[in-house]
Amino acid sequence: MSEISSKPQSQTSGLAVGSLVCGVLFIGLPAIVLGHIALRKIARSDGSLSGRGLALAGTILGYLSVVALTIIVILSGLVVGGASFVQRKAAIDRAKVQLEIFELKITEYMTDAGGFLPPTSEDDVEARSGIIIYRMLYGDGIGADGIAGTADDGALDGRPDEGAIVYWADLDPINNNQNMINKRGGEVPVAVVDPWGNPWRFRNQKGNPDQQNSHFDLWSVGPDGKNGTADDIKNW
Ligand SMILES: [Ca+2]
Ligand SMILES: [Ca+2]
Repeated sequence: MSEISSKPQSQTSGLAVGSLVCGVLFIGLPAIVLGHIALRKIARSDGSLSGRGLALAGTILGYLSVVALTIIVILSGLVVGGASFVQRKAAIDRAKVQLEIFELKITEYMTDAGGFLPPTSEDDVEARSGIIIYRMLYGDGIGADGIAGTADDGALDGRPDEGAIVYWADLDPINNNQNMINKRGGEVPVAVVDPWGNPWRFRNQKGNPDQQNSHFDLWSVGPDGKNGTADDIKNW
């Protein structure tokens, strides 16, 4: 009895309690730091501080929550990375399908136009080839002769000219249900674009050493948006 009363009353370490609270709440770093400080103080207190068990529990929970958080971060990184890979693949597949359809429809158009295709210059390939595709396949702004790239071509209004053949209805700029038309915020189409929003390139320039096909070259600059790189999607 006298022995017990001669010992000073031990006090529970506030840091230990704090560590446990943080640990239970899965706040990892504070739980670990408070826990370690508490354990050291309790060890040096010569019995005046108690709560070693609380501090240990808080520290362990702190480490567990750091490990759990790390795993969650790694897993979510994998999920995001996987999703973006799938999206990239889907966009490439969509571009390949569009390329095949464009090639088929332009060939149909060319046959109907007696073999004539709008000639392009180097500037056209850069700046306007996307809209040449639209004129040919949607019949907008092609004039009374029904052929794109001739002197009677008119302004675009987003609708096929009277009597014009629509070769691919999905190029309708009003519904734009395939997002192939860029109107730059206005009513009138500015370019036929690939799944990455860049204009499709069309080249019909006899004598240009860059021209690959005898009829016409058609390509997307691909996911990287740069012309002439390995990811280009092209009809040669
Ligand atoms: Ca015309
Ligand atoms: Ca490219």
